[in-house]
Amino acid sequence: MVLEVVMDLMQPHLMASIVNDGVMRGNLGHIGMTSIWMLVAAILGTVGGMGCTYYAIRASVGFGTDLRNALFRQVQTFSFRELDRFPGGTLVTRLTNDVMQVQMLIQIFLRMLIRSSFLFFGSIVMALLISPKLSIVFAVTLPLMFLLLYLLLSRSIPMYRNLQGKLDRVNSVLQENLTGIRVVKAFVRATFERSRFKKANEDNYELGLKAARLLAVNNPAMTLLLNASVVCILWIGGAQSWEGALEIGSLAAFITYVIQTMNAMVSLGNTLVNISRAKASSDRVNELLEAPVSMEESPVENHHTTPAPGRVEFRNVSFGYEEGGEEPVLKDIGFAIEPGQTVGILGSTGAGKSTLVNLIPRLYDPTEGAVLVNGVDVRDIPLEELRGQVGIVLQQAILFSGTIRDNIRYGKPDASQEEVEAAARAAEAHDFIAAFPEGYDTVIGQRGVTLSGGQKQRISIARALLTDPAVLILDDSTSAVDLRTEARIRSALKARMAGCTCFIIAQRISSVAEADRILVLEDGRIVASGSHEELMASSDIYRDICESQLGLEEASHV
Ligand code: DGT
Ligand code: MG
Repeated sequence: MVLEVVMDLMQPHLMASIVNDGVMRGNLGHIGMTSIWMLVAAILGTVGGMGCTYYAIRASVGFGTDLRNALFRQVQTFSFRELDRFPGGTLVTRLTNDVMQVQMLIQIFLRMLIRSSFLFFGSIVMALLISPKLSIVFAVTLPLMFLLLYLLLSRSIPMYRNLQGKLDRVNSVLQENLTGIRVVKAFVRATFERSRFKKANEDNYELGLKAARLLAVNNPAMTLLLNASVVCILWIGGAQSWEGALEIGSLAAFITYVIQTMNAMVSLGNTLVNISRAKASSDRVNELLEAPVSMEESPVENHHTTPAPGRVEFRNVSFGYEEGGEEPVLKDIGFAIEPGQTVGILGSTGAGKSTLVNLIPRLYDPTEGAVLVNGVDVRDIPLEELRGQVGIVLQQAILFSGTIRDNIRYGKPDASQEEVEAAARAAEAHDFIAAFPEGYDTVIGQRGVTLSGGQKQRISIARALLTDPAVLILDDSTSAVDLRTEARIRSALKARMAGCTCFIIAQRISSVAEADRILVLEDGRIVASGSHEELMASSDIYRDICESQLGLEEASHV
């Protein structure tokens, strides 16, 4: 870049020499020689420029790639709490568009900013060398230009910051719609969604236009200023040259330097606008990179390794999704489950069942109290080890695009076909998988679209079983499976998971009636606890649930 700028600065100087010493004195030889020098300077400048462009692009693209990798790694370390804070749409904008803006900035910085600043100062020096007197023009025009630039930047910077937010909104609406497109169609809400998207898109457009308008005013204003100064120079310089104080060639070169100075200034201005835009983006990127991960691994010296099998204890646990403020979702939960026991959890929807079990593999940390596995606070167990011991089937079955086999062995990629099949059999999934023409190699679409709800649930169960966890959590995992299949899954589980502590969340009493212990959750509190018989004898709430589901007669026979 320095080479290119120096060569650019040479050109007017050489041209002045052609006019002054060649044309004015009729020296053809000098014209020829100097022209060759001009050509050499032009070629050197081009080589420098190309080299700079190449390395600037290489550096910026490399930077963008590194940054995206770093962000992706960061998002992977997020706990559920951070994921709640940064919804998918904004993550996508930040990882793509925002990184792109920062990447552009690096490139612009390496090319335009350095070029403009060198050219700016170099041209002023060259002009001073030609005629200190004429250079007084700078004293008038430069402050005016700075003022213009200041006005422009102070307005455009906040605007561009907003613009990234608008783009976020466009991406959010888009993403939500793509995920929920089936619901949109089922409820014939396409027109509504279209207008919602149009609104977000138009907001983005309007602000973009407003910012562009600001820039559109800037360039002509700068040009006007430039032309005015050229006229001034011609006026003053013309008089000087008439008196013989300044040679014609030097006057022409002087004007070229002034034009270069101002052009450098204009492109400096544009560069600063780009920087301001990238600043907004880089702030958003940094916000993500620096997001404090709420779930810190405890220091290594506190670590305890927990021998399986799993004893699970809740000690006065309270939990709320929002810090402070509103009423907690779980209130003062306390119980202890011995290794190998099966626990059923019942409760109306929204009672906090999923929230409770999510605390065991530390998807969230309790706000008060402690969750213990094998007598050790889960916060003192290395996360990977804890989650290796606790298998959870989340309420919403989520599968990845790929083969059924890869989905089942997601938690244990090196599992053999026999292991995969055994897990699938225990989850009552083997039969329907084997019925597919391609069996375990059947490729399922994103989110498992080619499978039924019950099939997805059973594959999720197989996925959790394959890792042979010490604690198994089934969060309403058989809700879409018919009663007979569910009963078979239950007995297969009993055989396979003997010695494993099981948590089974269910809506149906029949799913949990055989459990060693049943917890009834109401509004974030445990309102009843015991085996089916004990609860039938002692708990009104439990009897109510039973009667409503089975009828009194049958209930006492379960
Ligand atoms: P279910 O699955 O319908 O039978 O209901 P539960 O018992 O699994 O309920 P749960 O634990 O999902 O929700 C308990 C309460 O917590 C309910 O009022 C909704 C609220 N809640 C659940 N997930 C979130 C979350 O991610 N963020 C916030 N702020 N609140 C949540
Ligand atoms: Mg739930």
